[in-house]
Amino acid sequence: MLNREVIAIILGGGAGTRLFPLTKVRSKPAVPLVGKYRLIDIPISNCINSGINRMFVATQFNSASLNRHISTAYRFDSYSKGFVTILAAEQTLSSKEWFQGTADAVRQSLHYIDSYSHSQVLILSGDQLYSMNYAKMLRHHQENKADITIATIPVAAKDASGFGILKTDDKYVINEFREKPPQEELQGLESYVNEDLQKEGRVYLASMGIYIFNRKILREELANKDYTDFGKEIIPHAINNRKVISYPFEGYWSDIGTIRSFYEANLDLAKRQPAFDLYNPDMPMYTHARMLPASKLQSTFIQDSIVAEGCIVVNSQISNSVIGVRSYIGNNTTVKNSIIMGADYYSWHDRATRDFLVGADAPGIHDETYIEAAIVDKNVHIGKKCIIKNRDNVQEGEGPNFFIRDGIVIIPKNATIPDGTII
Ligand code: ADQ
Ligand code: ADP
Repeated sequence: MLNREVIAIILGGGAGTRLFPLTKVRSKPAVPLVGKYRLIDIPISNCINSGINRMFVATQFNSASLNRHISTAYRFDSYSKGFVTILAAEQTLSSKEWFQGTADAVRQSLHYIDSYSHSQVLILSGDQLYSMNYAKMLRHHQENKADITIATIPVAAKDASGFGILKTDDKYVINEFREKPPQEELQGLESYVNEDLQKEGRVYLASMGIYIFNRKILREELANKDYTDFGKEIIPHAINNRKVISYPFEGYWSDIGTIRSFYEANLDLAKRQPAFDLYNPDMPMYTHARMLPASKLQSTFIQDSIVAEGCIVVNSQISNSVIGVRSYIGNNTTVKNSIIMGADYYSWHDRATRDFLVGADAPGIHDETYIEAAIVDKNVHIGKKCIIKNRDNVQEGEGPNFFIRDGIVIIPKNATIPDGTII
């Protein structure tokens, strides 16, 4: 167990604009993922599976839904002394307390973590899909007597400008680091990689935004308050006077911080052989246990899809989609290439006995509706005979009760779409 040595800080998100409107009513870590999880379940599960059970989540706003999820899903017993604590910045942009960037968010968390024993701090992003045993990364950090270790992955030129790109010597020591270099400045930043990666053109080593810092080094590096970001300032500065090394990661890793990448990562998991393994018993993904009944599928055709628990699907066709908890899908409906996040309650439950009264009265997708390439948030009612498929092929736009981002139609949480609507 690393629970005396390591404290994890999960960077739960800035303003959340890239995932808007999924972040309209909740903070980014609380965004639902693959039918039953939340984004925050990924780094928390990786920590637990690596023997790390003391975690702070730095987020810009502390939504009720994030609190509810963390407090019901992660209850460590009193012998383990584990915890997941949310540290939220003030909500106004003008406030001095607002986290200015990733390094600033960690800086403001330091006085909370100081009171816990630890020798290393593990800093994680909250919007990536991957499974990693951080204990291996820590061993690499210690064996190489590093001050700072950065997890890295080879990427192709077309993707390189979105990442911090680095070069190392043959002992993993990073001697060059450029945050998001423009395409025309990539020349000379190639690394030596094996033949397979060479063939795929993945010759640039990218920072995964996952860092291990020795306790004292982190405080020293954060002392300059003008430095607000790890990729832009802290790391480029540290490689000059600290031992900063790379931890090469081999495995599936995907950034899910934009609507397009979030959509693709969810649907990829519904494929026959997805690159990310949700079914690995050694690296389970944890979440809030809801004790729901299994899903009931009546005369329905389902192809290459994930259906979470508690759903009722009647005489419908579903393909390449993710259907979230408690979804109701009515008669003769088609759902294609879409994410349906599900609901917190069923329409036939008495409204008077519900805890919250804001969602649509009858959540679900009703008879003879057609949905393609959409993300339908929770507690949404889509009426009968609707067509939602981005008919006009718009890239960015919005209308009453819908948004279009990256060509994907998004129906926001709690919306009601009347019968016969065409989008
Ligand atoms: P980016 O992903 O562009 O690059 P950034 O957007 O700053 O970096 O986000 C890193 C993580 O921190 C994300 O999970 C984000 O939600 C969160 N975050 C951002 N600002 C925050 C704030 N003020 N408070 C709390 N959390 C915040 C970084 C590195 C690159 C590296 C990529 C890998 O800078 O070098 O290649 O990550 O994805
Ligand atoms: P979100 O997933 O959109 O972030 P919340 O975290 O607010 O939503 O909802 C999670 C839990 O809160 C649900 O599992 C449910 O117990 C409760 N809840 C939320 N909305 C309602 C509602 N309209 N009726 C009953 N329970 C609700």
